[in-house]
Amino acid sequence: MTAGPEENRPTPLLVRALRREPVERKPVWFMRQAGRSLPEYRKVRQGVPMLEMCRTPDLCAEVTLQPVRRHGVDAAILFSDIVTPIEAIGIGVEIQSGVGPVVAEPFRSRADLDRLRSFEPEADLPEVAEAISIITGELGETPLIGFAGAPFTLASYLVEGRPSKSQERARAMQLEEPALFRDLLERLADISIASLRSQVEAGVQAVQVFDSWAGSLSEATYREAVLPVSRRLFTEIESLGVPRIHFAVNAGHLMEAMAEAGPDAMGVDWRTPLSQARRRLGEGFALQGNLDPTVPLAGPEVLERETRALLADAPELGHVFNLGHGVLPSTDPAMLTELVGLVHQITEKAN
Ligand code: 1CP
Repeated sequence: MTAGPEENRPTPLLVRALRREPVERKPVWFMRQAGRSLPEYRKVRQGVPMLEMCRTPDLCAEVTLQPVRRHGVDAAILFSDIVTPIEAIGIGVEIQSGVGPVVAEPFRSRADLDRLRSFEPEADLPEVAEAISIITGELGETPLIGFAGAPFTLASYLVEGRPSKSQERARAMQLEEPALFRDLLERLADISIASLRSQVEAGVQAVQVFDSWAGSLSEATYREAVLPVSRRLFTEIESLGVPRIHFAVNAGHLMEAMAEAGPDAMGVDWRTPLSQARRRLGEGFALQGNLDPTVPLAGPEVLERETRALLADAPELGHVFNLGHGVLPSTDPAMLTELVGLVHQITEKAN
């Protein structure tokens, strides 16, 4: 077999850090780096609904590349949403501006499961692979991160019907009809597995699974109702051969349990110090995070102080610098550019 051009490319910094290999400096990227904090993003988005953007390869590629050009981050993340595959199989979902995903007919009973047919990325959403191919062509050595929603967080949108603070309806369904809830999660896992597989086949070099709202569950419920399904998801995507990151917000109490799902790296929010995460998880996982997203709002002195403090507390091997959750829309993009430079400068190995 002759090696194609991609086989000759050096392994990206991000991928090496996620594999806990030595790096010459720490990689940095930001969740929600493509988005409302960027004027060039707001310009492209004008009048184009979010899900239409995701289905327009050249626009999707453009906004994915914007933060790489502007900030010099060490990875791009595909511009899409966790509900995109669900919408693509015909579930009525709209992403409302300033709100988030809103489901036309929320899931209430077993009959609703029939609405979740299997997801065939090549037929249902071919625009994503097209966008990935444009993006990777432009990125050169910078890797592209793909992503999907974890089953619980996707289920929470389907059952609640819209963004919710503490996922009461979803948690009540789990308590009242655990078998139905489990079947719902299994179907959603299949959809996310299919989506991640096709993203990797199209060229993404790492994947992140967002279980953003899992923190509303107790550890006991997470272990009983969610962990077996998320573990299957991580097991089934292992053979794709790219590093897998598992992330949730406000879920310090679930860190060990979420790590048992079997990712290569754990995303940590700002509430848990990285040194504590390292102690609790051991050496087996890379860590990603975890600057408080409000730090870049607080001025350059605070930014430098907090970044230095975070890096002093972070593991040397196996750390990817990120915020503890997404970039806040009111962030001055110049502060993010500054932050990338700071992390690079502080972590650069003299040689
Ligand atoms: O740059 C990037 O990070 C890529 C783009 C991206 C990603 C990774 C978007 C675009 N969405 C996501 C994932 C996503 N979507 C998550 C997981 C990450 C996280 O925890 O933030 C979640 C929970 C969603 C659901 C969602 N979509 C929300 C949250 C609503 C809630 O429950 O509080 C929102 C606001 C959206 C809309 C959305 N997705 C993306 C953008 C740029 C937007 C805003 C669109 C608009 O304002 O019109």
